[in-house]
Amino acid sequence: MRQKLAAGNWKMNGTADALSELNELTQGYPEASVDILICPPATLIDRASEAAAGSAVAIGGQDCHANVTGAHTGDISAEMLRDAGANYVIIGHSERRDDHGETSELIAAKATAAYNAGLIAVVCCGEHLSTREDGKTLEHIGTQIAESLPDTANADTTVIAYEPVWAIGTGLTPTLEQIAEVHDFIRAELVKRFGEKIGNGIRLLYGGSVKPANAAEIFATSNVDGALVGGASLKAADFSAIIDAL
Ligand code: G2H
Repeated sequence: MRQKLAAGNWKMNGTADALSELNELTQGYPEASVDILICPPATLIDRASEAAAGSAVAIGGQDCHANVTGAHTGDISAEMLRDAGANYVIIGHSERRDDHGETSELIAAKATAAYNAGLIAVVCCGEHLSTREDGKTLEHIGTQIAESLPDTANADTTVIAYEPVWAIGTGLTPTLEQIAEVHDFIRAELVKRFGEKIGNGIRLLYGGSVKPANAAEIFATSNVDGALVGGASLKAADFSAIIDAL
């Protein structure tokens, strides 16, 4: 039985004022039957971790460098995230792949860095609209998954998020059949590569315009173990409604 996970990705949103939303969320979930994660901007991780202490809400980063230390101006290592109180880190979000030219090989190196620091890596994959229109979605996702996951990935250290790029922040969502097709495909690929135990244990999140109104039907879809939520995670009330739909 895979533990459900509701993960919020605040992206480049939030200054100290945003901690009031986090406080509202943590007060609402001193404990929970599902896992809850908020990934604020790196500048807030320290304070967010303090605010979430003693609640069911875990804190994560949105990216990390593949190296432990070094001359990498502006970058943050997995160890630094852990030191600031994070337990998770999102790796290979399409906004990192597209805005920063991150390759799947680099993402695998970052995932390894996350494991070494004791962080759970939320490894993202997803197709652009042109890939879907060309009928190459599964081929593309298969390649991304194969190249982005280290051989050492397992169910305790790794979560996968499927986020069709054309559904991110657009209000568009795939049909439930399209979500099921990709999630079932990823599950089969994981079992093929890692075997039944690990392959069936790794959690698969859907991401892309998840909101209170569509969360329940998405969560009822085959092989969907939760969601990676952007815009609707910024307000405690919206994100709570999504958590409660899990
Ligand atoms: C997809 C998602 C969060 P949103 O990027 O990772 O964002 O829910 O705003 O589409």
